Amino acid sequence: MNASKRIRVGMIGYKFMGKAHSNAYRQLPFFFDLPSALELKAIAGRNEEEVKTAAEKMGWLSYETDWQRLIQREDIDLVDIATPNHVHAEMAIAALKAGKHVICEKPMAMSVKEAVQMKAIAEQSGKVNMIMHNYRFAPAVQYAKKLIDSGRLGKIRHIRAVYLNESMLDPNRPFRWRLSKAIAGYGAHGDIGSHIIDLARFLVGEFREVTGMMETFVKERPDASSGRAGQAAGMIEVDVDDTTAFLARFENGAVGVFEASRFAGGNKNGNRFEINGEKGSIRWDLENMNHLHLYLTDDEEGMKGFRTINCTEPVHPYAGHYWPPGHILGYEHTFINLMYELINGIVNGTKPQPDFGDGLRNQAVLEAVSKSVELGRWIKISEILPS
Ligand code: SOE
Repeated sequence: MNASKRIRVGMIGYKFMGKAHSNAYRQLPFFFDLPSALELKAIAGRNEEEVKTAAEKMGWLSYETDWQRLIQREDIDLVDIATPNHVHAEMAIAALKAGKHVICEKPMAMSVKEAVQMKAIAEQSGKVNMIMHNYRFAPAVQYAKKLIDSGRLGKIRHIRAVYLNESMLDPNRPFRWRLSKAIAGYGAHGDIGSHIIDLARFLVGEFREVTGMMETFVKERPDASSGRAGQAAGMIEVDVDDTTAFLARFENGAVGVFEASRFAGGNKNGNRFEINGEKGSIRWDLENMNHLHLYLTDDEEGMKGFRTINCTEPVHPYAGHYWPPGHILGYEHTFINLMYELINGIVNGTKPQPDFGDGLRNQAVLEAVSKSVELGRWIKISEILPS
């Protein structure tokens, strides 16, 4: 590790993703030989007491209550945006203009319009820019990509992907930012649907056209900030989708079926896909993330069937950096693996992906599905994102 070449990180946000990112930065040097030292310089949040506690707990050297001050600090090289979606564009653009590398949580932005601006400024800046689509970096998903890209499955015909959880199933669960169009942009569609859109683009290829449906089952929820001191608990309208399903055609002729729902009781973090090619199929389930299920048409007659590959061998990307085979990895390691590519990109001057170009194409698919719901017809990506 070249300690003279430090990368000094500033992060905005300290809740769920702030914790996941902080954990990844701290574990990264433990498992990977980094080309440069990492310094967790500062974390920013509006609530001084909470962000001070988070800095102490998660090992950040200082804290700020004004994100703009953090972005302007001379002792910050990389800005990590771990905030709700409505401020991604403003923060990423300010950080890029301040000469910082940027990693931003998904979905990239609130609209294609914002995402186009973010991508353009990132390209002008020459700085490394990434979107936190961490599930690409599960060893089993990386190995699936190797199998597909090598032609082992032949021409890809189908992908069917779901991302299901039960986080909003309880109608009495109070309103939160992920249920607000003004803050989140979309409901399940953007929050978890963005992940399966990204995985489909990573593994199958670019979308050509989509047609979808959306539903909001619970139209209003208790306002957690009211009902105190004897007030009647207020209710807040839910103006985003609780579930979205859509069909897709890809540029390469494959077809896709996608579903994102936060009302799928019994699913805790059910990010799953099956990809069918002419010569074989693969299945993957985040809740059992080390296993890749593979079916090959050229297996011996009588022996054809899905086999389970435990993707913890050194041949499986990133797995060899951790433990001996069979000592399984988890959710947090997908973030560590992505951060490894981020740091290498910054030190070596490469352009790791998924970058803002991926974020923009993912945003275009999100918006095309929403537009198809509005107009009741198939929408071509080219209608949303002229090439
Ligand atoms: C909430 O649904 C959430 O935290 C998403 O925002 C994350 O991107 C996903 O990885 C887990 O679930």
